[in-house]
Amino acid sequence: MDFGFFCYFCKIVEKNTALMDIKKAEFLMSNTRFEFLPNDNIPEYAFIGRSNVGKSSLINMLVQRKGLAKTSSVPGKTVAINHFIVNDAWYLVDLPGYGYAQHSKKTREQWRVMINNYISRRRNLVCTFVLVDSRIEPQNNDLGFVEWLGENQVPFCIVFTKADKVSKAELERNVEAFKAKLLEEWEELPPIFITSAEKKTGRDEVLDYIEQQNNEIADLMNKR
Ligand SMILES: Nc1nc2c(ncn2[C@@H]2O[C@H](COP(=O)(O)OP(=O)(O)OP(=O)(O)O)[C@@H](O)[C@H]2O)c(=O)[nH]1
Ligand SMILES: [Mg+2]
Repeated sequence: MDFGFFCYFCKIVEKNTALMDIKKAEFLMSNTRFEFLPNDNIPEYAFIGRSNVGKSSLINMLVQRKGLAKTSSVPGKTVAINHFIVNDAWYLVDLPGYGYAQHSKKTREQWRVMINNYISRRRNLVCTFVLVDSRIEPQNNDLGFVEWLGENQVPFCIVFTKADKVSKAELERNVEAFKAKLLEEWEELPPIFITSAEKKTGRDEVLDYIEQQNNEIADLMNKR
C-alpha cells in the first residue's frame, strides 16, 4: 500500500493506542449498486468467501452483536453489500458469498460482477478478509478468488472459519495445505487468522489487525 492510498482517508487523524474496544456497531445501509455506496472517507474492511462459510457470523462475533448481520444455515442469505459502522470510525462490510450452485447462473453472474466491481474499485477498502472453511481441503474457487485479488492488487488476509467444528489435527492439515497452495503462487503469505464465531476464537487477533491498519492510516495522516 502506498502513501497515496492513505491520503484518501483525510478525516482519520486520531490514533487509538488502547486495546480495541467495540463501543458501538450499527447497520448503516445495504446496496447492490456501486454508485450508492457510502460517499465518505471512512476506512472499511470487507468479508468475502463461499456462501455459508460464516461471513455474517464472524462480523457479529467481532462486534459482539448477535443478529446485527443476518445469518442462516441455508446458503445465500446475504444478497447485497452491507455496511456496518463501528465506533463511528470504520466500516465492516458483509458481502454475498460466491460459488453457491443452487442459485441460477444469472444470479451468480450478477453477484460476481457486483462483488468484483466493489472490491476492485472501492477506494475506502483497506483490507479484504477472505473466509475459508477450515473443515475442508483447499478449494479451487477460494484459490481462484485469491489469485484474482492478487491480479487486481487488492490487500487481503485469509480467515479460516468454523474452527470449533474440526479436530486440531485436521485444522492444521487443512491450513497447511492452503498455505502450501498459496506459496505456489506467492512469495510470502498474507496474514492468516483461525476463527470460530461460536467460540469467539480469533476475535482479538482480527480486531488487533484492524486497529493496526487504522493506526497506520492515522500515523500517515498526522505526518502530512
Ligand atoms: N459451529 C459454527 N457454526 C458457524 C460458525 N460460523 C458460522 N456458522 C454457521 O454457519 C451458517 C452460515 O453462517 P453465515 O454467517 O450466515 O454464513 P455466510 O457466509 O454469511 O453465508 P451467506 O450470506 O449465505 O453467504 C450458520 O448456520 C451459522 O450459525 C462457526 O464459527 N462455528
Ligand atoms: Mg451472510
